[in-house]
Amino acid sequence: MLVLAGVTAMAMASCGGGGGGGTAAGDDKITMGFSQVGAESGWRTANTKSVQESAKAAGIELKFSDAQQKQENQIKAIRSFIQQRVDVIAFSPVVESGWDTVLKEAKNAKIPVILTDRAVDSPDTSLYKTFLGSDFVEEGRKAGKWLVEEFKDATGTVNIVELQGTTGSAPANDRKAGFAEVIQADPKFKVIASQTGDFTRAKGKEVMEAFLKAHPDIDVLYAHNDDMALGAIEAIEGAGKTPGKDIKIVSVDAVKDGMQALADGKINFIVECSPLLGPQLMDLAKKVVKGEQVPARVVTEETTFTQEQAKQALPSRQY
Ligand code: GYE
Repeated sequence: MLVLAGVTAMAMASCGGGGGGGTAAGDDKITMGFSQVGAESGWRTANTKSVQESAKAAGIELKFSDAQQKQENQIKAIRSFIQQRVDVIAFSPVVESGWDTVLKEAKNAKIPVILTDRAVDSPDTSLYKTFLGSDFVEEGRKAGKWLVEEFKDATGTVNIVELQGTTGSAPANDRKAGFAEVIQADPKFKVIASQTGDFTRAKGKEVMEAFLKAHPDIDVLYAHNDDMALGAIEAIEGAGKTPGKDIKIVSVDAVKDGMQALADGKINFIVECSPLLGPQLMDLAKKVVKGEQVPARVVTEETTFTQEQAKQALPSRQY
């Protein structure tokens, strides 16, 4: 996951225009193959829109492929982009592991790869040019810091349940780790149950229902995204409890529906994760195709929202 600046810059010097996907001699229109994770959440929908609109605005021809949250589909899509000799491949890896073979194939074909949104865990950083996306560990820490502050006067145990994102994905691994790092400072914080809800509303609801049955004494829900929190809210209300009061909720993303629930008092705090990566992705793609130097890591800037801040931000929220 850690990428040292400068390493890829050296490797880049030998890699020029990629596969030459232009349609005619002298046509320098860039063709990008983009393999998206799926359509699992409000975040993802906003991200897809951002990528598609930005490609259009940048004059980049986009070959878009939806992997329906399956790694095998992403690998197939990348192989097909290599065959079509696109100029640049961008993708958001559904899980962190298992990419080396296909990324080596792209490298051998001299087609540069950009990671967007999620990282891979390969130690060979020459397999991609740059990684554009959020710092998920920091997001987890922000959620943990809010919790520590919110419960600073609590004397007894604080029982936490956690809805994890897709198993093996960078945001699930990192949001869990960042949160755990912060709350472990005080033994009164106990994660009594932690399971994947696959970043979807339906799974968030289903798993929360099971949590509520098994644990009558839940104080806090930490959801790795808003959609799972929204599903869980239905489960909590279904169990006759009040979300935001009986059970405090902290989640990540700050998509519109999440922000609305925050403003309505059903969620207590949201850590922002911006899906609007399209414009930066297109800039990076143009540079990479020209063989220009790009930073090995581009981190998205983000904030956090309280209920009051959500009320103010909602009218102008883009996603
Ligand atoms: O938080 C979640 C989505 O990878 C940052 O994926 C993204 C995550 C986002 O399904 O809602």
